[in-house]
Amino acid sequence: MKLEGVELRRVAMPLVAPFRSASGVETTRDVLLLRVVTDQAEGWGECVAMAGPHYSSEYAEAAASVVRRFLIPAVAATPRLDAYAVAAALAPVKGHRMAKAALETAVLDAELRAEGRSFARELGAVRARVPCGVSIGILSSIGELIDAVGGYLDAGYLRIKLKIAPGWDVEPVRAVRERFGADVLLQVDANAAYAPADARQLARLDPYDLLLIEQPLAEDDLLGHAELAKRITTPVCLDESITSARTAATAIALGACAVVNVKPGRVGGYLEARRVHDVCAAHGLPVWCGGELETGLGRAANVALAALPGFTLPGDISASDRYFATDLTAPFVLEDGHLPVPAGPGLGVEPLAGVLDEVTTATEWLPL
Ligand code: NPG
Repeated sequence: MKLEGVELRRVAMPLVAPFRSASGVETTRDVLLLRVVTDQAEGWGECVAMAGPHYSSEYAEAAASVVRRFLIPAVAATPRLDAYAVAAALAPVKGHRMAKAALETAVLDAELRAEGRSFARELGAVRARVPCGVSIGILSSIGELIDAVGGYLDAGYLRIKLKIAPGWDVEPVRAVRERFGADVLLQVDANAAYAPADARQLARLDPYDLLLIEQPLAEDDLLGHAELAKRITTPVCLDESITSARTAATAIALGACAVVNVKPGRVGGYLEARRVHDVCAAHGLPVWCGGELETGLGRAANVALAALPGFTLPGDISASDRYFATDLTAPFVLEDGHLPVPAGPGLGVEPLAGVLDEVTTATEWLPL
């Protein structure tokens, strides 16, 4: 495959409601999209970096810069380009995994579209539809939270995740359990907002039979998570800490987690995400697919990944209308709590030209 050029496109997608977590509030999704043009097909990659460096050190503007200045030149210098060559070509650039993931995804999409194969088929999907969970941000009152949870359960979501932070943890969990009962699959996500000294407070979540607590402590505190796991009965799941299949293996060996959230952007792409899945499966750990407020383009690839056999827990994979009044692609619509895995070539979805134009804030064509 020969790369002819890459388009960097920024889009601003208003969220249907602000999304607050311990790492900040999002009101508009400011996304960097990459469109690679090759001699055989085009491909899309969505960069999951947010507008600011609060969930991770990466942010959209920096991702655009590193793609333009370093990643595209590195890929352009690769003699036989295919998706499996991208990570090796980009290895001399440290970090910037979200930017690298977007470029690898776009190359993989182009390659698969040219060959008429789907992401699901390429990654090794074994399901035609995936169960969906929903992530609920920190709200201003328990009443508002109960209304939100009730609405999502009525819509058919099969699992609820509550964002927590010091001051918004045991009370919201207790309220949701009391109102909706013991059968609701419920988990919490702390986005690294706690310290090891908070173990006693986190143990107060034990009676509520949570599926897991996600990333209670700092990203680099694997030993802290291993210690915490001995002091609470809620299974510890890692998100921010897992940056590669290697860190997943280390975390598992240390006893730092019993479950892993797999986010392709966080680990540098779908090919590494599959390796994280494989490492976890080999150790008997369940995984689930995380989300970063993706548009339909990124969502399509996440749904394909979530159809792999080790993804035994519902992911943060919501329908388009959870976040956007109008999605960039034909909307993903919940069917009986599930989303269908796209089966068409590549991502299996296309941006809708009218919508794309409307939300685009900047484009830049880089010919090769
Ligand atoms: O459904 O796409 C989704 C969002 C799920 O809660 C979610 N994502 O920390 O996992 C997270 C969180 C997130 C949101 C992370 C925005 C980064 C940015």
